[in-house]
Amino acid sequence: MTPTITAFERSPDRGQGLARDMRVRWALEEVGQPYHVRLVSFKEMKESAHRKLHPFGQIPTYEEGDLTLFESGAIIFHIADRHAGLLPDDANARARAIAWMFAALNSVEPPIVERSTAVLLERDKSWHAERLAIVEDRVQVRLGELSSRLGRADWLDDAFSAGDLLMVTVLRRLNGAGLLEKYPNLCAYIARGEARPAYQRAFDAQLAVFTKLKSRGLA
Ligand code: GTB
Repeated sequence: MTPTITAFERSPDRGQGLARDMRVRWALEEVGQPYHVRLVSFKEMKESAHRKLHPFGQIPTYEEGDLTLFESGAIIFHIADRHAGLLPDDANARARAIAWMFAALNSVEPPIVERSTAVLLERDKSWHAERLAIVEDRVQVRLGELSSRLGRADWLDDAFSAGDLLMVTVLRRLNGAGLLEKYPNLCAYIARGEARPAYQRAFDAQLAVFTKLKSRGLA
């Protein structure tokens, strides 16, 4: 059965692959699973039909037969669990790859999202500069730790896994922030992820949504 995912009808990133449907598209491309995309507006996301799929009124969601999922991490785990290619067969290596999935979402993404919130939503606050400095320090700590662990390796634990897929998408959120440049191995790691053919197919597919809007004069 071909799954259907949801994505922004008008992504605020103008097709730069920063919204979380990108990681789901990338996972589906890695395992060779075709998929449908249903685009939703910000208004539709908050309506009851979409909230039946996603309690928090967000994207991405995933529908496959009678299975409905939300939370990008859970969706990617489901894809990786059902298909070969994103989690190793060896039980211990698989457990470690899953630990990296959690690390990406629980240890690295939170300070990065906090930083985005500070930049996008708190600029007008009197305490903005002070808070941004604190949040950026937290991001730097995590980047330093991740950079030390990655060292000269290509991927976080031997072969590319769903852990790397999530970590690369999380780190990309820092593009243009001027925080990654201190860590050449992390920059190379992100570039390695972005160079994967599956990543490129996913990126092109989500960019096409924005390009189509633009060609119709709607973006
Ligand atoms: N924990 C959930 C998951 O991992 O699936 C978080 C889902 C989530 O935050 N979804 C966002 C959403 O639907 C889109 S990805 N927001 C609308 C709302 O909450 O009303 C977050 C995102 C949005 C835009 C950019 N961007 O433009 O750069 C980047 C990331």
